[in-house]
Amino acid sequence: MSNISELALDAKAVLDKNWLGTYTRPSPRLYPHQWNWDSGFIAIGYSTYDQDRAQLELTSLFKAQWKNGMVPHIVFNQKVPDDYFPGAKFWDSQRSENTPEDYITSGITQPPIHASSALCIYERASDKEKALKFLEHIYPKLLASHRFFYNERDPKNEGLVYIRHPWESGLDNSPNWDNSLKKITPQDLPEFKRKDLKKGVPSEQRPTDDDYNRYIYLLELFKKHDYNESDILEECPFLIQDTLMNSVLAKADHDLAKIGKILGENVSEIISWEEKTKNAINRKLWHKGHGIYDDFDLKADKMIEVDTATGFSPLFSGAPSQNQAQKLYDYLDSKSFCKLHDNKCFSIPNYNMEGEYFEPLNYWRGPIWININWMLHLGLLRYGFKDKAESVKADIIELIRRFGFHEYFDPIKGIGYGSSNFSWTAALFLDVVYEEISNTSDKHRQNLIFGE
Ligand code: 2M8
Repeated sequence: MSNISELALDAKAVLDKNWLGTYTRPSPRLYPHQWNWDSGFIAIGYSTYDQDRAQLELTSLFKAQWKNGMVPHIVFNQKVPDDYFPGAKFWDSQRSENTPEDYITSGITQPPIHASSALCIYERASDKEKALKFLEHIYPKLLASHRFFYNERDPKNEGLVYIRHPWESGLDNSPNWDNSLKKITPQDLPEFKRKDLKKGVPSEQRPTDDDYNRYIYLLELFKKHDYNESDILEECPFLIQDTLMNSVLAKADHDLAKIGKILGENVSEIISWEEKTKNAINRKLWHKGHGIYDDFDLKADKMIEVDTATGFSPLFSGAPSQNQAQKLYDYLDSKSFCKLHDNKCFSIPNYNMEGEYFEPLNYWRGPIWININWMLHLGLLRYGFKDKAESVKADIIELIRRFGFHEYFDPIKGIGYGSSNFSWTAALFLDVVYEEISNTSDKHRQNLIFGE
């Protein structure tokens, strides 16, 4: 049994294994490129012990930012062009007038956690002068990425942005998308071969072929429109105002405004974005009857009444009133999302354990994910649910201590699934234990783990 400081060294070893010189891949086999929100979480991990790497992780990602401000969901590692499907050729994103000159990327985005990561790097930095230069460099890029969301993904100016592909949510096969995807008949697909099932992860832990057909159908539609947002909007059958995306955006607006203030910028526009998004989350996504936030399907013009852990994510942004937060807490602390600590609770599964579609092994349809639990841990703290927040944190540590740095975990048995040596699991572990380890009186151990 390892103690926390030994585990912190193991976490650093996972990040070292996945570090490719200027950025970190999510895992050694399954995900060989740079992923958007992964890098945001990974940078937070590095901020606990390596300021340079933390900064580089984000500056590398933003080098591939599109001309319209979009940060792509994948920046391809051109040394391994054939290791992942869909690869660079299949995306063919250079059809767009917005792609960057020197990087090859996918044509969609992911939740914008990066302003929160950049602020965290600055706050923890030992070399503040260097961190300030980093903020000066990254701030206009972050601003452009937020402006992209508000300009291009909120056509009715509601304060809520939409996603147009399940991969944009980061929660690829979540039960939230089932109904919207079912309405798509994936016709005229080009031939393709999945590669994810050849990387040692059993198929029952991954999306189905039916899911992939629909993912590819949407991708082909984007290509047909040369990745032009307004043309895609006209025809895309999958347009969803997603609670997690909007909560991460509102939190990142808040952190971006803080960065702007540090740099002496006028941040009134950013503050108005944050307020608008938080109000809209409450106005449109709060499900009074369920006591949780649900997503909104713009195509069907109705709420998606499927409750997943992302329905608690507004806690992370500060959108709920204390009264709403109490309702969220009650649901979170029930048998749906917690076995009430009868020795089986390994923190918050991604989907209601009593729900119709619950699958404890299958990817985003039941397992526990460390990034979601990390956001909820912070959200619970923010609203004063200290005991619950601490129990989520303790479970994050316990899962990793007992089962390793996996991509996701069984909510009943705890065992790890998906990829092993998963970067954001390691990075966020370092974040949750940072305070504890940096408060220790053992300076040597502290320096060993987190640097001088
Ligand atoms: C997973 O998604 C990719 C597609 O983007 C895949 O399954 O191939 C998701 O868990 C996503 O949230 C994550 O960013 C990515 C890399 O870890 O893997």
